[in-house]
Amino acid sequence: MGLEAAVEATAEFLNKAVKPVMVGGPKMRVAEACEAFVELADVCGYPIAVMPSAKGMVPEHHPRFIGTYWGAVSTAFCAEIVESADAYLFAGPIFNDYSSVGYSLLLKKEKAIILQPDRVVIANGPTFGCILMKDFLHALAKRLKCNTTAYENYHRIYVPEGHPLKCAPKEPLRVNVLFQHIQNMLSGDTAVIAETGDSWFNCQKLKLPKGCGYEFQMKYGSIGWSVGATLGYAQAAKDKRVIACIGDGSFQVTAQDVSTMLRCGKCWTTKVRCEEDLVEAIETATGAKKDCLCFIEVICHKDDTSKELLEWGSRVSAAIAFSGTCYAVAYLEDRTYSKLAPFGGFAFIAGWATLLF
Ligand SMILES: Cc1ncc(C[n+]2csc(CCOP(=O)(O)OP(=O)(O)O)c2C)c(N)n1
Repeated sequence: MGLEAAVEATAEFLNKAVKPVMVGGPKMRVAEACEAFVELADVCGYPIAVMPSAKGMVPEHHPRFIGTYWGAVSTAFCAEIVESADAYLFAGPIFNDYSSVGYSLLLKKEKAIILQPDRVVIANGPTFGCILMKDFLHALAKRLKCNTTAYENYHRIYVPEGHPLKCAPKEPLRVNVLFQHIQNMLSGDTAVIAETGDSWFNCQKLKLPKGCGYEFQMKYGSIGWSVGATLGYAQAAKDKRVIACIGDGSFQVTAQDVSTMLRCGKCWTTKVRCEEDLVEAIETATGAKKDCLCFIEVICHKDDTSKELLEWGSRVSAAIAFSGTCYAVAYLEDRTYSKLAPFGGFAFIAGWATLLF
């Protein structure tokens, strides 16, 4: 009964939209709804985007996949299409300070269908509970009219991304070149683990081939989880080569897990400073040493940072400076902490103001 009513109300809302889109969120995993999401995408013709922490849950080889929706640091042309849509279906989203880029997403609740593992909220109005996401998506697939307008708009304005500049011989290795080589290593037989830090942004830009695994967590943004996760993933997915991208700072936090890995097999390690060294290292890691734990230490310039991290960092730190000081005042009941709030507040407003220009 509830399911029928929720599907009816959602179909009515989406079928009258001009350019609706779909966005997959991380809770699709617990809801076991990834397949149902794709099934719906196949029939409704909407473009599909993915939230950063759901990367890997939506097939990137899908013909209407438009990339990661992450506000100002989205894949090119993705945020523009999502935020200009007149209706969006979010399946299992988590909107927090990180995923919302310091609360700067240009979304309107009135335009959104928010689907959680056990309930659905329609256009900031009626909420239907006791509904399983999987059942809902499955039933909705039978009710939506095909509407490819948003995808056609995307396709019309899309300009392919550029390529990093070619390295001069023995030039210090740049991160964008490194990730070009990592991209070339990916296949259905690999899985990427993206540690917190700039690896988030660089890995987020990888295009995952069919079947390529991907792990990333944004719940608390803690550094150091990925070394243990690499060990666990490699044990569980014996058919996959795990490629873990970890900053040196994060690596230090749980480096002791490596000792467990060493007990399980052989290890090969090398240091890389330029593209020529990298090519040789990848050749060894995927050839002669393919059965070893391969530790490639890549040495880059300390300011070689993705543009996404620079943008995201300013917005999130401003939001945290503001909300953090307000929280401290409320929690400690000590107004002396409020002295910092205006600075955070101004930074927060300035972050928003940059959206206008
Ligand atoms: C447990 C914990 N401590 C501190 C932080 C704050 N923090 C986020 S990223 C980061 C630096 C990570 O440096 P590195 O691993 O070298 O990655 P890079 O971004 O330089 O590639 C820190 C300290 C955190 N997220 N979690």
